[in-house]
Amino acid sequence: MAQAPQGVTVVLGAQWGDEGKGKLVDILAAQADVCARCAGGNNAGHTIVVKGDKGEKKTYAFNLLPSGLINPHCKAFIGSGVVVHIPSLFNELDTLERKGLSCADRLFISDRAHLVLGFHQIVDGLKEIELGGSSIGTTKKGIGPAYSSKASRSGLRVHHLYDSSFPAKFRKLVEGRFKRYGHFEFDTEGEIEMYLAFADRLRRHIVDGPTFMHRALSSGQRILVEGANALMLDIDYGTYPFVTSSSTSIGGVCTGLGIPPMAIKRVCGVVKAYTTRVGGGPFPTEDLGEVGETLQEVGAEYGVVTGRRRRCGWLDLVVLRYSTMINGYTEINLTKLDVLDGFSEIKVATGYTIDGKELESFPADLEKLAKVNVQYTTLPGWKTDISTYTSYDQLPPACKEYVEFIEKFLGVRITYIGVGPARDSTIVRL
Ligand code: 2SA
Ligand code: GDP
Ligand code: MG
Repeated sequence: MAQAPQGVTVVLGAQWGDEGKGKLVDILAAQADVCARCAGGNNAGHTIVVKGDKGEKKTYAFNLLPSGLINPHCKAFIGSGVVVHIPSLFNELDTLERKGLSCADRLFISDRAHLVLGFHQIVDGLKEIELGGSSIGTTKKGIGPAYSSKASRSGLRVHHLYDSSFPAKFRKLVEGRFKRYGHFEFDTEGEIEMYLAFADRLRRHIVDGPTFMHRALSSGQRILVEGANALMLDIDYGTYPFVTSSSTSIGGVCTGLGIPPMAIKRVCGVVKAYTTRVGGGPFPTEDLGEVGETLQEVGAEYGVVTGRRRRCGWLDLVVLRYSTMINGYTEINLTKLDVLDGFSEIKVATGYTIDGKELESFPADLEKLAKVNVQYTTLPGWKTDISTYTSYDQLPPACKEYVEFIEKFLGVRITYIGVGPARDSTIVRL
């Protein structure tokens, strides 16, 4: 494998999430000193499959902690742009430690990260009920309400836990939610006590976020950033309002970590060989028939956090061209190519038209998006099990044609190809 550059390597989801970012992060973490999360919270779910000491299969699920922690030499950093639910953080940490992964001494959390509090999670559910038929389909982890508190400048950050005004500020926030949503069951004083107890345990992990990153960069450490969710769920560039509440695009890396853009050397876009989406919102290539069902079953498309079935359809290059334009991928990791093994033909969306006129890019207006006719190109399938292949040369010609069609359309080289969930089921093409 080529030596990772100093500075920052970023791994971002290019579609609607669950592309397999965690697997690539785990691979790249072998050459990283720090693995960082810059946005989102424990709504993210990353599954990693590795071989244990005796060759047995070991599966890890990461939510708030970065997947790079599987590398025992890699430090983990939770940046200022992340929203942290402390009970879940410790739960995840304890689960990893029980699995034999010693993480506590390697975990650093920015003092500026905002807290997700219990009432944020309750409000997340209440907001969804209020939306009724047009609900977002959130993970109900309190992500939206926590970012709302942050944007309205009433949120509580990690450093507030050590401030004598924490209980009063907490009570005020809860009162505000009661005014807005009516009284709901919530043990305010019990929660305050719980947070103050957690504050003691958290103390050893807290750092001045931007200074931590600055020191890591200026001492030549290799930083790996694990994007959470994906471009089409970005608060500005996703299918608003059916999005998450953070900047999941490249911009969120700088704001969420407090680093200058020049530090970023490599941007890896993770692209699933077909498209999935979990939750509500538009999905132009969604297939509600046999194709979608097959992709869902063969790809085992279930949410890591909520267990929900993911919606499925063919690859959408209009989405990916838009995603590439915003994030500026320097390379692509194409994942789950093996899931397409059984198809005799494979369709790819290459354009959107309305009344016969081609759209220049992915539209902002969801009403307009609902009117598009998706234009497909059909490519031959390869009807071969590729899951054991280890080099690009071994792939059948039709499979290479598919890979190269995507590469050509996007103008970005595909450097990693996933042919199975395990770490070593990856064809490297650097
Ligand atoms: P939220 O909870 O406020 O961030 O939800 C807003 C929208 O963002 C979507 N979202 C996700 N989409 C894909 N994967 C996610 N993580 C889990 C996974 C999802 C799961 O890895 O499988 O288990 O259901 C994730 N997190 C948020 C969400 O579906 C809403 O559309
Ligand atoms: P993330 O949120 O982008 O990290 O992705 P998730 O972990 O939520 O979902 C990706 C799923 O696909 C996980 O269950 C992975 O183990 C699995 N996966 C990743 N890469 C591949 C691949 O190349 N082939 C197959 N069959 N599964 C993969
Ligand atoms: Mg996921």
